[in-house]
Amino acid sequence: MAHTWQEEIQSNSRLVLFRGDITKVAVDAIVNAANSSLLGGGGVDGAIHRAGGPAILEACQEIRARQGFCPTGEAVITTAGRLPAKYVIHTVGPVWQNGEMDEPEQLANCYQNSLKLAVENSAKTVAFPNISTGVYGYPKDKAAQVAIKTVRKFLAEDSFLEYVVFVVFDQENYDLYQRLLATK
Ligand code: AR6
Repeated sequence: MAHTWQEEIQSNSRLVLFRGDITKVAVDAIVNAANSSLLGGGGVDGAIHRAGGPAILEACQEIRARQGFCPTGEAVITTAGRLPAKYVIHTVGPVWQNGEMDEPEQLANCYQNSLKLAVENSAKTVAFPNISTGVYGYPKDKAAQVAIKTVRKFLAEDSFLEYVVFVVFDQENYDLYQRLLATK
């Protein structure tokens, strides 16, 4: 396993696959698979708040006070507290309901809105976890296809971002991403 995401950079690609813990990834912005309360939870959300410290929750509480709940597919940005990243972009993935509730569009919105927010905040390197594939139950293969397709489309129309890193935590997602990223 590589120790840093930079070791996984392939020539001619702005997409990087890295296996590890997103809280340790030094990019401009890491994305959090949050819930609409923005007030923390389990999984990667819990790990980010634990490792980043109370500054992240304070910033989330300010956003909550200003704009209320964060709708599914939308994203907000905060400090990354003590994390090596500069920012955390919190996005709310869809809960999988057999694909009958526009989950693919909502998941695509998560990736697209997060990247848009990154660019607006001059973040050139962005790391994503596998949004919705844990507690929210989105099938991993379907989620990986949406993630890769959406990020590729965004990068094709953008020249600001340098690298987008898919940070995978488990072997199944790693194998899926490796296979899908190998096909153009
Ligand atoms: N680094 C990278 N990926 C991780 C890490 C980590 N440290 N920890 C877990 N993952 P989940 P969701 C992976 O459940 O499905 C929370 O309670 C994990 O293996 O964190 O979007 C929120 O507050 C999985 O592939 O997020 C929400 O209520 C992926 O991250 C709800 O869970 C996402 O799993 C969101 O559910």
